[in-house]
Amino acid sequence: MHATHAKRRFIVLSNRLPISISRNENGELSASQGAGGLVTALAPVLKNRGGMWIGWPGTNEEGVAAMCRSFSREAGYFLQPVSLTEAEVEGFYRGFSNEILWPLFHEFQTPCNFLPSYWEAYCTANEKFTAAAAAATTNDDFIWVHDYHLMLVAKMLKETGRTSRLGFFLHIPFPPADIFLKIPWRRQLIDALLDYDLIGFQTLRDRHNFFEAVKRIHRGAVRKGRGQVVTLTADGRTTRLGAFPISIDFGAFVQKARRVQNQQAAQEIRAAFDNRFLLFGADRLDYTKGVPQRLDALRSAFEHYPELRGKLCLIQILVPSREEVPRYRAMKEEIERLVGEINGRYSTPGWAPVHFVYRNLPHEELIAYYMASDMALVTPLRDGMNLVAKEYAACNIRETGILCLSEFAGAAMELHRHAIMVNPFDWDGVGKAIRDGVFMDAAQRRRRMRAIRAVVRRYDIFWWVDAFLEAAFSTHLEDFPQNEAAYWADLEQNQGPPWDVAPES
Ligand code: GDG
Repeated sequence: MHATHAKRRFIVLSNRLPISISRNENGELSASQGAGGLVTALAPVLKNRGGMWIGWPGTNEEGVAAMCRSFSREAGYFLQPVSLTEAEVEGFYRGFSNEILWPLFHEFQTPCNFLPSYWEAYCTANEKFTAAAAAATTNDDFIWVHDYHLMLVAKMLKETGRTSRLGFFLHIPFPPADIFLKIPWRRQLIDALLDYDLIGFQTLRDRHNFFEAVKRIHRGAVRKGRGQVVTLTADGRTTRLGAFPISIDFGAFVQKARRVQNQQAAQEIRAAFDNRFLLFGADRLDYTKGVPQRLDALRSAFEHYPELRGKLCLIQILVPSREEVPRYRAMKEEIERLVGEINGRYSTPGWAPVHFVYRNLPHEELIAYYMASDMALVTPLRDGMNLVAKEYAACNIRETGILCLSEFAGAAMELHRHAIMVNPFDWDGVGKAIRDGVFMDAAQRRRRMRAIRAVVRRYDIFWWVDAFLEAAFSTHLEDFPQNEAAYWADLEQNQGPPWDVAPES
């Protein structure tokens, strides 16, 4: 970290606070820390730097503020809740965020609902988060804003006269310019983003798409530099753009995979499926994750390669999400229909091809499934990164598993050389990849999995936090981390299969 900034406090803003809230038997509210890698990686930094996490607790129940205070004492950093009215949640979260930004940034245009009232709610909610940040911070603090819900915060904070350094990280993809430009409020969004000192993307492709969109709005925009972090000058302002592929706490997953109980649980899963070849998928219920297409691919595999019938099982975990939205409910029904159709068509006594689980598994059980499976099917239609791919690899301590990965997952940028790469829209192609996996010899499986694990081990969540903070705190281009230059030059050259490469311009 840059020595001259040693006294900065570290503030994180995200739509949701990193806690899950529940009520005990006596009806009292209690909070526990969220489980994700992001929280694990940021919590120590927040503790060390007198930090604070500002976000919406997900409920307006009374007592939330007091609960955040007591949680803060335990966690060693401060939780600052932002309260949103039901109408704001509707327009800002369910509306602008989930019905415009989420589908459009994943290149799905049909579900978009460009209601002007959604934009107003998005502005109002961003003002609320900004007000909370303005009240709780000083100009010396470093503020890191997360994700598409809060793109306006830097601009709004600057309008209050605040000069704090502001970083932004986009967890989802940034779409190609022609798609982005459909948003009626495209100029406002781009101009607001340019007020951040550093804008972090998951991949070079996302960064490239952003630059192309900026150029369409500000003709004279210029990009300087190469590698992980570059500078952008547009509309008289200069900011930095970086690619920071998010990752996982690799070491923690390895430790869990080494636990005897988890190894036994994995054995039991294998035995329950009669030691057949196990395909595995774990996804939130979402149209971006490509679950129906994956089931179509499985059917294609059974049709084209009848020798696979009876040999393999797909374990598909689907985590309930946004169930109140009709489109999500319809997708769940479609998945259930496909599972029923495939099982109905191919099952024989003692064998059903698809084992479907619709619930959020306890974390340890998910680990056991990762360990038990021969091949992970990570086939989203578009995904910012996809952590399941990395978690699967980390848990594969015996290095016998196979990763089948979509070209359209952010993780493809780092892992495409060693995973079996597929186009998730091409069912027959994914069907063939399944067959290739079943017949892949042990030496090739090991070579590929070892290479994947080496990448995930080296570029873990702690690397990600360090890389972002280093870039955000540095004041001169020459201060950026140079030691990874060769790695970035290589990614720029080889960032995925040729048909998905957006050339740097
Ligand atoms: C967004 C972006 C980006 C899954 N099933 C269970 C379960 N999971 C956990 C996994 C993993 C997480 O959920 C899913 O993370 P992803 O990265 O795959 O996807 P999103 O939720 O869409 O996340 C994505 C990410 O942000 C980070 O920037 O990679 O592209 O869309 O950690 O372990 N966890 C438990 N039970 C399950 O059944 N406990």
